[in-house]
Amino acid sequence: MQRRSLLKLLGLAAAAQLPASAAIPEDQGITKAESGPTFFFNQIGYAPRESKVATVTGSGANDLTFRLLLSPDDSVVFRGTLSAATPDAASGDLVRQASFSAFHTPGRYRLEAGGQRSEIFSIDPAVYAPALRLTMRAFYGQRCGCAVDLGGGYKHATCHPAGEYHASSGKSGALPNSGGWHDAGDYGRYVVNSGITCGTLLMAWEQHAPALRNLRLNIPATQPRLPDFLAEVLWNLQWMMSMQDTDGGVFHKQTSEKFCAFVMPERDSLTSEVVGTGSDPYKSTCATADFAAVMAMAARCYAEFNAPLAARCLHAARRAWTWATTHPKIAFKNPPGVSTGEYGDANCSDELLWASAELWRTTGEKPYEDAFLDSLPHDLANLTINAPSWGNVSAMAYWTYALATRPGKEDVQTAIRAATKRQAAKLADRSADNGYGNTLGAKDYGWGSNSSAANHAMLLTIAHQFEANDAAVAAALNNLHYLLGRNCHGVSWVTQLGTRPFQHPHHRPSAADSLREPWPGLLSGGPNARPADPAARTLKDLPPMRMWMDDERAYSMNEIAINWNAPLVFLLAFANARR
Ligand code: 9MR
Ligand code: ZN
Repeated sequence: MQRRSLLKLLGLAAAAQLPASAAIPEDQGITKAESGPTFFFNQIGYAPRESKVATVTGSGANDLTFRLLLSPDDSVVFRGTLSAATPDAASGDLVRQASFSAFHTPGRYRLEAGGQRSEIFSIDPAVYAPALRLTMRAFYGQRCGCAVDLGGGYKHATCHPAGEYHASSGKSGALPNSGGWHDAGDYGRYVVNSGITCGTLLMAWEQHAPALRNLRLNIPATQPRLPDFLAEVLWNLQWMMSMQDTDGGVFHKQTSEKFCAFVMPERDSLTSEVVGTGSDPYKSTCATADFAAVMAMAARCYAEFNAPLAARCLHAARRAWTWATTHPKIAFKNPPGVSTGEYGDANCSDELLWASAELWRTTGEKPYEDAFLDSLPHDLANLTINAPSWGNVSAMAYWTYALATRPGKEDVQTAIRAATKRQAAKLADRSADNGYGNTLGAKDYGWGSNSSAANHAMLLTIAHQFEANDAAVAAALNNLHYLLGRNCHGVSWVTQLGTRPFQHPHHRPSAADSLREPWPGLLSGGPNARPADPAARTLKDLPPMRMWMDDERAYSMNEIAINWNAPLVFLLAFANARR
């Protein structure tokens, strides 16, 4: 433990010395040639035919050209001119752009300008294949209830082998369940967050199957012939099923009463409790409706591989739907004595909308479609579709209705396509205006802002699916570039990916094991302009993108979570499917 802390401290010190995260004030950076340029770009690299733009800070005024050098001989293969310097509000930086989109030849390269050279990156059609595998395999690393071994020493023994009903559930005694994914840096399991996570992954499956069907995750075999991607998602679906009560309602979460210490999961000795709302009917509407939506999706996705499983999923979805529509307003709040994550959401109308849409898409039955249509806003011409998040899943509902192959109401589908397109145009404009190319507005820098970037990308790809849209594709990929290094910190926000991945996630296994690097493939929550933990609050007020620290204590800035990895997997599946 102590050696680990020392290593972590050394890691922090090393990171602090790296120049890339330094803000360059206007009077120094651009006018003085001696402070050479720093390059911010996707540290993995780019696909040959996609746009490729690096953000450059601190470049000298005398020479505004930049070059692309072939590695290792450093011959010049491309020359360009840096854009005019513009201030970037999100970072406080004065930035220029180096576009080399016109260069397409696969290889290994560096950027060079003003006597400075960047680190090496690739241009390659398969450039994102390892990233897709790593970020999806990270879900296996989050498995609860079984021994996990990712290789390289990243392993844990069987954890949280059984559940028990908490007094708030209206039941008592043992629930012999196990499984699912640890939600995040903690070991809790939450149905609401499992819902959006599995929903996002199953949507990736339905949209980008060619990129996912042959993905080899090297995970323990569950069922013959089930693709690894679906096998991994099934691990969590099965746990979700164990949370459905006999009346069809679904318990909100299964966690200890308090967060455990920073120990490996098998050393967490706190009881894993099935937590309810504390009074009749004990289950929550949002959890039950999310469950219904995801099980209806699963019924479609697993049908070709395992018909009985698909039938069980559909049956569970129907029962959950009936319960949720009978109890449409049962909100969840942590009962007294329970302080783990809440995923509280007083408005479950979007979760119900999603469930109705998925059940209709799977079954074609009129009552589900009627429920969906009856819940739509009246002014369809001004429909607003925001990128999904755990608390707002309405986009999932709209998209599944418009993407269904069975005939739906055409005017509604047209309105959904138009609203997605309008929102995509807004995001693409922001991407073009922002100095680091991402689509985040100032208020998007909240808890888990990196997942907002990934979820925005998901919206942009759906807009492109509805109607070919190069600007939307470029903006979606720009968010990938932002997450993998084109940000003011110059970090890759995915562990073990890129030349400068972040080092100190708020993630119990990464902190408690004795390995140098954190567990692989995990996305940091990212900058949070509203710091909500003591470590994060030590940051002084900075522009929103700068509100991040690579510190394992800072859970409101540097935790990892399954619902953050999922849209990144979606985006990487999209990127891989394009080649
Ligand atoms: O992602 C959640 C974020 O939107 C909320 O603001 C925050 C506080 O309620 O909780 C986040 O979710 C955490 C969950 O409650 C417990 N496991 C870790 C999750 C990520 O930090
Ligand atoms: Zn566990």
